[in-house]
This record gives sequence, structure tokens and C-alpha cells, in this order.
Amino acid sequence: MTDRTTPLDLTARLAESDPQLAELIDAEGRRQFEKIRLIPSENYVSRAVLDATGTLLTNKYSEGYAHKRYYEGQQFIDEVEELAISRAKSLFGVDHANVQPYSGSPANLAIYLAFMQPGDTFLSLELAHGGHLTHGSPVSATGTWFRPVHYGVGHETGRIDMDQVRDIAQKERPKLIFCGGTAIPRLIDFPAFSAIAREVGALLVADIAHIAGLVAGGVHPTPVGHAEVISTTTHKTLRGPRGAMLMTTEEHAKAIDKAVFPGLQGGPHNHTTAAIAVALKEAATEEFRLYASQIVANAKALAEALAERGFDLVSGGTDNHLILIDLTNKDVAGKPAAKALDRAGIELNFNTVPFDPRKPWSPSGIRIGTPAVTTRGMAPEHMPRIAAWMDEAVEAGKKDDGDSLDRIAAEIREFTSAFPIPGWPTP
Ligand code: DSN
Repeated sequence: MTDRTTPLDLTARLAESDPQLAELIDAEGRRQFEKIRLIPSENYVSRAVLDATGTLLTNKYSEGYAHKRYYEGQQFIDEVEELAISRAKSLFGVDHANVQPYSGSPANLAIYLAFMQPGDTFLSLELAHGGHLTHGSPVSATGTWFRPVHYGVGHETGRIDMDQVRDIAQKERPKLIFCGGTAIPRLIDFPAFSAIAREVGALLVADIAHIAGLVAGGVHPTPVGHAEVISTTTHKTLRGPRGAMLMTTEEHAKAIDKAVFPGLQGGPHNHTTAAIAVALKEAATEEFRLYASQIVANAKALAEALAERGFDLVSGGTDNHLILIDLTNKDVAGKPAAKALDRAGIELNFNTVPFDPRKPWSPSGIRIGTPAVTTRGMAPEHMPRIAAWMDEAVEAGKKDDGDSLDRIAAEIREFTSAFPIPGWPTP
């Protein structure tokens, strides 16, 4: 358990009322501090975002929207939500923003509810090629209530094949086309998707959950002006609390709002809305633009260092925050490699790769990204060291060499101690 001689100031009071839980939270804090966290959908939020998340706004019910609520006492909550909305509109340059979705999956469900009837066809990226469960996976409600058809990446290029997207769209005439996903290491060509959607009379949805911070920071092209609906979580590269937003044109604003509430959800999580507002203010700063470009610089440096060590990168590299690695040539599957790396102090995902002959529960690849390490201040010059540790840990894992994994973890603890994280005391 965590050493309670250095309690988080955040949990100092909790330590008195619920020491058992405070210890667990502190242990997680220490884990986040000591590891190199490379899960591309995770980050470290600022102290201000942590503060807003932990406020008494959690006490309030606010079903409805500002000035049209089903509960009294909304004098300040309305202002909080309106502030978050106006910051989202100005940061992304959209007509309309809904900040109430509880997270990415409910946000995406709201899109189906707004625009689709059961059985309707939609087109999206295959999950195994980098899509998302809510883009029509057979194990998701979206894949059983509606009729998904999928595009994928090219076998040789590892990049989305826009000719295939057009061919399938013309044949299937989908009602919606989704672009975006969870394991796409390359830029998304929003104008090309939009042209195809217009050709077939489909609505284009851009799920920018992974890249929202890169779009806000100006280092990934924006979907605004191309996609009618934009879905994003708020906690990945955008570096806010766990939550989501839907952004759209004036034309579709009412349908989206109705689908979120009362269509799918009850009261919004007001403490989260406040923390989203804080994150959006932070994301509008010059400092955040530098952060976004440093995420990409770090990812490119890490990709290069890994490629030099013989790692097989899907699509050959990255344009954004994310790197997808096929470990087949390293003679190890993704899951045992991820477990060995975790023991060595490097946290990442095991992940399917396109055309994976293995099953999702034990796939061929791993997925990494640089949003969290960049927040800590790690820079391109640190990436070759991280790649070397990864290489060593994968090889040690193959030999079941626990001593080497523990030695790497000790080296990494020493290394990470120089990079503070908000909410955890720096030694
Ligand atoms: N769970 C998210 C990710 O890790 O990419 C997607 O929802």
C-alpha cells in the first residue's frame, strides 16, 4: 500500500473519513507517477480540472438544458453549462455544442438515436482496423440494432483506403458515415470523407475522441465544415475530465439535444461539466498549442526509435499521437508483451492490428501514444530511451526474465521521478 507519509493533499481529508479508500487512491496516484503511461487515450489532467471535478456541483440535478430544466435551483448550474458550451463553440468553431453526454459511447448512441431507424445502414471503419465498438461492432448495440458496413485500411499501406470507402458508400447508400476511431496513426482526410458523404446523400459523423486536443491545438486538420456531427470524449488528448461532447451545425442542433436528453440520459453530471469548461479554457491557450505539437513530435520520435529497433509499425509510422505496432516479427503476441511491459513500468494496450489472424482477447499488436508523457514534460530526446526500455522489456518478457523486468521498472521509477504530475506530491 501507499506510503501515507506523503498523502496527496487531495486525499488528506478522505484519509480521515475513509482511510481504506484514500490508500487505494494514493496507490493509484503513485502508480501513475512511477510509470511511463503510453495508453494513447489517457492523460494527466491539470490540478484545476481535478479541483472542478471534486466540487459540490455533484450534488445537483439539472435534467434539461439551461433555462429549461425540470428541477429548480439552476441559477448557477445554467451559467456553468453555458460557459462550457460557449468555450467549446469558440475553441472548435462550431455552431452548437452539447456538453452533457456521460462519455463517448453514450454520445455516439445519441447520434444513432437522432438520425437512424433500427435496421438502417451506416458505414464505418472496421474495429480491427482501428474503429470503435460503437461504430457497429457485432458485440455492440450499434451493430445489432442497425446495419453496419465497414471500410478498412489497405493491406500494404495500413492507411484508410478512400477508394474502398467510396465504392462501399455508392453500393450501400448508408444513412451515416463515421470517420475516426481508436487506433488510427494517420491523419483523417475529412474533406475526402465529406465529398463521399455528399455523393451518396449520407450524413458525415467525425468521431474525434482521440484527436480532439490535436484539432484544438491546430496540429490535426479540423472536421468542422466537413462533418455535420462531431463526437468527442473530453479526457484524451483534450486533457479534460471523463466526459464527452457532441458538436454540430445549427440544422442538426435540436435533433442532437433531444437525443441526449431526454432520449438517452437523465441529469447531466454538473461537476464534470464544470471540469470540461476548465479544460476548454486551458485548451484555448498558446501553451496548449505547444503541448499539442509536442505530442506529435514525441510520437514521431518514438516511432522512429522503435522502427530502428525492428518494431513493425502499422502504416510505417505516425502523423498524430498514436503508434500501432504489430509484434508478429518479434515472435510474441500483444498480450504477454503488454503484461511484461507493465511489470517493467511501461503501461500500454494490447491491441488488434489490421488483418490480425489472432483474436481480440489475445491479439498480435500493442497500441501506444504520447499524450500523457508529453503532459509530464517528456520531450523527443527522451523517446529513444523509452524505445530501448520497451525493446528490452519485450525481450525479457519472452524469456520470462522477471529480474530484468524489475530492474527496468526501478530505472523507470528513477526516470519518472523528474517529471511531476498534477495532484501528486513531487519527492
Ligand atoms: N476506450 C477508448 C480508447 O482507449 O481508445 C475508446 O473508447
